[in-house]
Amino acid sequence: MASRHAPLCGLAPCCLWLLGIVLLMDASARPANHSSARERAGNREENEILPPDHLNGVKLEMDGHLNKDFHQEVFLGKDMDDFEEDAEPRKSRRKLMVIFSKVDLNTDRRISAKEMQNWIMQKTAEHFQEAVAESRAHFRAVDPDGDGHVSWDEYKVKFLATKGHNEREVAEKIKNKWDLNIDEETQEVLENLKDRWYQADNPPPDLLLTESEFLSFLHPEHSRGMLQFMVKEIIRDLDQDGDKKLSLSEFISLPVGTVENQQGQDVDDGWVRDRKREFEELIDANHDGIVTMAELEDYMDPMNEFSALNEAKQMIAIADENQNHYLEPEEVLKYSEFFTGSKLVDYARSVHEEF
Ligand SMILES: [Ca+2]
Ligand SMILES: [Ca+2]
Ligand SMILES: [Ca+2]
Ligand SMILES: [Ca+2]
Repeated sequence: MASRHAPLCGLAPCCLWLLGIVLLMDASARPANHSSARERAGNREENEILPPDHLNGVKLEMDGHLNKDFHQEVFLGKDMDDFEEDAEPRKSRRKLMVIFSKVDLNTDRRISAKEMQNWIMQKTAEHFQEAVAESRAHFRAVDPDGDGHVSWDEYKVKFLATKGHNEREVAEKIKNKWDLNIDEETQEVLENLKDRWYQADNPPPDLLLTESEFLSFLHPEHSRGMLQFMVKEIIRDLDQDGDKKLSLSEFISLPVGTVENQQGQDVDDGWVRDRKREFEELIDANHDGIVTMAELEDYMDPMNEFSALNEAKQMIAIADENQNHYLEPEEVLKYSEFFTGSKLVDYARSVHEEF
């Protein structure tokens, strides 16, 4: 992904202006634009024992970015990979229509908000089952002696091994309490992980995680306590005035005008627009302009039925061209990119093809 910050231009008149912007902006306040889950997937393999930044079916990434694949994840469930960009459009359209008829429970050939809500809950459960299976495999990797418990030190060794350290050396050093000699950045990640490890460790705190505790370490979205912890961390990162709530400007928190060209400007505008809409329409449930921890928690909780219904309504509104509050097959096909991530061209013909 290209850097979105302008190279310093040499022109004198620009300098003061630029200086102002540099002073205004906190380099970390505005993370790089959100990347898609598919791009991220490539990195997962090697870091499989690390809690992922991206959680399927959860609205925000762990770093506070919007999950831009959310709608596809809750619409397609574990069938996400069936809709690759290069797949044959006709086949994909047919698949999409198969999904349509599954969502359409009462078979009146239109999707209601209630039907979509149901479907979202079902797909979310699917993602969770996948997470459980994945976590089970990873637990075995970090618990080689198979006693059903992983200590923080055991995990630390495995973690440092993924960072290129020699596993046996690190284990030896930890055992003898020798200096590990790790860089500052890794140290910081370790401290965050340890906080999370403590959180996932149910009382009595022995820092030994069982398989189910390890699941909530990797997948905080399905455990109440961990979900709250995750929300706290996101608020901590975005809250600027320390009131432990988020205003719209904190949620958007980005310097204006730091992009070099029109394309960058458009990305910026889109980013702000999406976040603003999300804040106003979905996260700030009582619409008082402030997002509390409770509101953010409801919003991020994948099993929250009320949020799922809101999502369902939003998803319908986006594609509901004839504004009857239902989705017809034509509408889903026309907005296939929104639902599947791929543009399934020639939707007009496809309607005749498939029906
Ligand atoms: Ca229906
Ligand atoms: Ca605040
Ligand atoms: Ca509010
Ligand atoms: Ca409609």
